[in-house]
Amino acid sequence: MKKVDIERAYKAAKEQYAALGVDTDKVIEQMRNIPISLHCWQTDDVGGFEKPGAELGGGGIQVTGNFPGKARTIQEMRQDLEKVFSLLPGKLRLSLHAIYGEFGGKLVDRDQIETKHFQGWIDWAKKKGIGLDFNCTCFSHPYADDGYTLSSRNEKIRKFWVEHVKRCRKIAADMGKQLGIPAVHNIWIPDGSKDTPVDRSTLRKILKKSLDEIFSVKYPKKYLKDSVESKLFGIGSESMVVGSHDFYLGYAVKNNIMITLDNGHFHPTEQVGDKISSILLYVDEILLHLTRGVRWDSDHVLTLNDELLLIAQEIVRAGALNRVNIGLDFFDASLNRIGAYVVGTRSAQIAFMYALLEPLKMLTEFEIKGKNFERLAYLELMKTKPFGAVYDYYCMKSGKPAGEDYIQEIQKYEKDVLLKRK
Ligand code: RNT
Ligand code: ZN
Repeated sequence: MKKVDIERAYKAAKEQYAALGVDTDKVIEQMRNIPISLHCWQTDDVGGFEKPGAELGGGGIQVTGNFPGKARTIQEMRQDLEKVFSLLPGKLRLSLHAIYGEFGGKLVDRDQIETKHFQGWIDWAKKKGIGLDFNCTCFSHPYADDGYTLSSRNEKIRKFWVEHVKRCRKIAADMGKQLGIPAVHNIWIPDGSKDTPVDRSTLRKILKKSLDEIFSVKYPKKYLKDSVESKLFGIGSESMVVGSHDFYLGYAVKNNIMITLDNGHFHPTEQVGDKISSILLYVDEILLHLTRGVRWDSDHVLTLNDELLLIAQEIVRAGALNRVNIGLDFFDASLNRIGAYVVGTRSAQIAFMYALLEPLKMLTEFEIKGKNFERLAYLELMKTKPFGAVYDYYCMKSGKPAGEDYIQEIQKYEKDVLLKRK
């Protein structure tokens, strides 16, 4: 896109929003300070680097597709992430999973991992000036094969996973300490059952006991922020998931930790956006896993749909941007993976920008006065306002490609780099 065109379109947009009392320059300033944490696992389809050619195994999540060019080493992964970062405006973070350590070609089992295996990532993040987040990996492992990890009735297996998660929290706290930016550690486990269980109660008691053991170790909040992620069902855990929303919401409230809201993990007609203003009354902060659920899959590339917009609107309208940690969680192997990141992250950014561009004061006044027609009319009108012109200008001002310009950059990278990985 041409600079003059972007500027001209922005000027017109700025006037339209100003007429509604919205300052687009201010919105752009706010946008610069909304960190988005990119999930590392779209680079290689959740394979990780514990052993060569590792693949996502079990755990009720699945990657489909065989688009060429997935990252095969940490070097390739960093190269891809650098490309992604170069195409995105705003503050970015990186969320790592425990299977992405530098294990030096040796098999280091999950109950043996240490900060030294992630020192390369910490140094890389420091150089890039970005924050890191971390996730224990309680899937793709023989001890997860029967579908139970932290809620396992087998004490040896349960202890193994408790040790793993304890180590992961330590690694995350070290990341936060070294980088001077708190790291979020998120716990998601696949535990659940395909058919209707008889004794859910015991399983949930075991999970609670494991979490209590894990969280008995305390770290300063300036280094580590803990979160727990619920799920409704997964492949092979259709009838019951031990870590349900009720389970973790109760746990988070009682222990004053965060809850992770992955919007692919609820009944299809349930709105995650609607939950935010309630949950924020009872916990200090939440973590989002923004994604797009499609039928049984919870992990399609994020797009700017009503669900995402409502989540962003509810956060902005509640004045809660500083209490929400925004993370992404999708993985699709059927298209260019760099493209998947850039499309999904831009959609998340545009959703928050759209929410910030709302004439909130005016809409609230309509609501209080019972002027429901006016409220509805303006909400509809906002959908045809030129918010894309504001985003383009924001990209340009951030030195990043505006509009469709990122597409050809990704095509070039595909040709020059990805397709050469054979
Ligand atoms: C799975 C959860 C979880 C994972 C990642 C890889 O359903 O959403 O967050 O996607 O940990
Ligand atoms: Zn998730």
